[in-house]
Amino acid sequence: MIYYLYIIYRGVEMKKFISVLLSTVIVISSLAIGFTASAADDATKFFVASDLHYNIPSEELVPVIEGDEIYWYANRRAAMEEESSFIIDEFLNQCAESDDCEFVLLSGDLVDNGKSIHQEHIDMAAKLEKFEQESGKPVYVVPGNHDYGVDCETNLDDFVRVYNHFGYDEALTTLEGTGSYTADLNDDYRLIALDSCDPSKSTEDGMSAEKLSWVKEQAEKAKADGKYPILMMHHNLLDHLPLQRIISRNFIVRFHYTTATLFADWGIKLVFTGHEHCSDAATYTSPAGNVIYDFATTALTMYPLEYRAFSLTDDEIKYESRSIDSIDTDALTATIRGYSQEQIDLMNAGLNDYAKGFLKAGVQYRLGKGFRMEEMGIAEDAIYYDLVATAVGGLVKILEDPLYGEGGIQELAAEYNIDIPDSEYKNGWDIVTELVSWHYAGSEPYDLFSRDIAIFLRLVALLLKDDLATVSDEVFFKAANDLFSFFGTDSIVRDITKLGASVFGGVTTAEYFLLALVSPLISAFIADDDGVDDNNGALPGYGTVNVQSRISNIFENITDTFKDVFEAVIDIVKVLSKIIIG
Ligand SMILES: [Ca+2]
Ligand SMILES: [Ca+2]
Ligand SMILES: [Fe+2]
Ligand SMILES: [Fe+2]
Repeated sequence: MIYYLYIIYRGVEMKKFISVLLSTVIVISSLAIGFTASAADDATKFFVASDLHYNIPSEELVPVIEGDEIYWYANRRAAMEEESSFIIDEFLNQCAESDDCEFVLLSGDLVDNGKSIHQEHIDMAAKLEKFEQESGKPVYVVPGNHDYGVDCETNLDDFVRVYNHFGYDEALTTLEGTGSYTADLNDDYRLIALDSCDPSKSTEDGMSAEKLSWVKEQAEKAKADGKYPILMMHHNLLDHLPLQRIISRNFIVRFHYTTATLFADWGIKLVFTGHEHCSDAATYTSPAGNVIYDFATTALTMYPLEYRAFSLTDDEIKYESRSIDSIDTDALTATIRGYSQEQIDLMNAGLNDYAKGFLKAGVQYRLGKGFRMEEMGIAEDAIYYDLVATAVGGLVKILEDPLYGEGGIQELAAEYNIDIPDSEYKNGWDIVTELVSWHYAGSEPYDLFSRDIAIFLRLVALLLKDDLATVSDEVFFKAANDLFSFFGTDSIVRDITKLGASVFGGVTTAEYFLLALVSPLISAFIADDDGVDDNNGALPGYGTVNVQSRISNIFENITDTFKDVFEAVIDIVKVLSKIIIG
């Protein structure tokens, strides 16, 4: 359900929507690697932030969400637009004051409406200018899809002119017709700032053969000059969601495994990206054995209000996430009218918690609006129209009704022998938006047997039993067939079906369908346990050699994917049999 909600949230098309309709179990294991002792003095230390989405503060807050007493001005994007200017100020203060920051990298979407409001860029650049002058620490930027476009208020030339001091004026080289450049960060590291955007598109990437060959040239040049190449671009290189290339295609570069293989083999180990607004680290090993890491950094002005601190030596890449937990609320209220004392008190008590509430309100608002058949764009003659219509009707009820008390979901579930544990969650929305917030924050604390996941799974079970039981087997199988031929994983479905039968005995087709759908989609969450924590960790540095270097990596990458899927399925079957069936 969470996944299915998330997909609608991202506004993904129907085929993908059905692909996750029932696939709803999220399983995440988290690795806790501490950010230990401070790095040696010769370490290269810097901060990375992304998707700052600066907005010019309004004169007065505008109500958006009816009935929400605190977050009534939250928006569909769940980004703290009104507070953005003050969050960015606080971030730059932290950069200026910290000894762990020698320079700052910003991986795109510097402003929110740069394409139509050029003034946002003027303001943003002024903040960076002031920061550089006062701290003496350089800032390097790369454009994101919100920053410039063709026939827009801000075109490429405007962008490069406004941010001239933040990379472009010290560029060793640039790539004509793009916002790409290279610059030396210090004696050891060279930045390849790659403009991954297509200025004629709103979100999808604009990677090209020309850009790739430029990166190759620059990586080789860096090596020849005795520098390690670090790449920064706006779009993601690796999956930061299960099967991101399928369900969130506009957020990841096209041919992403090929691109990752090339980058890794050209000697690029570190890639900094944004765009997806989640905090996630992912790794990939090329067939030749070269390892590359893609650090997606969350949006600075959206929960969890985080940026990354890196410390690099030849041997080690250390990283940790740092949070903005306060802003100058006096300056905020002096600029924008309409904040209540309660809102300000909550912000002062802990901005991060406030941001989480804001995110949950915004996500619910957007998802709720999405639960209308006409919004989903499903043709009435589509084979799965009835399935989706039924599912959505039941889902809305399960999400909106109170979990506890008389006539609540707990009572309804009990009629099906489904036990919803007591908790402080108010309703289904509360738990679903909580799980969405975990995705944004990274290092997702998913534990199959935790109370939170149990409640969630049992709500899914209730949906299946109370609601979808009326949908015919034929519809489920048709939808499953459509979907799995689309994914190319038909044989997995057969295996899962057999496995399900051996564990469950006789269960409904809907339950098989759930299991079948769940498997490929959760695989990447399970596989998130790839030895690279999303937020805090230490990895082998640029000066190290991968001892596992061997050609069999190519087969390992393939078989690992299938192994992950299958192991995930077995886990899920076990858990569902325990939780749902009892
Ligand atoms: Ca990860
Ligand atoms: Ca993650
Ligand atoms: Fe963004
Ligand atoms: Fe973006």
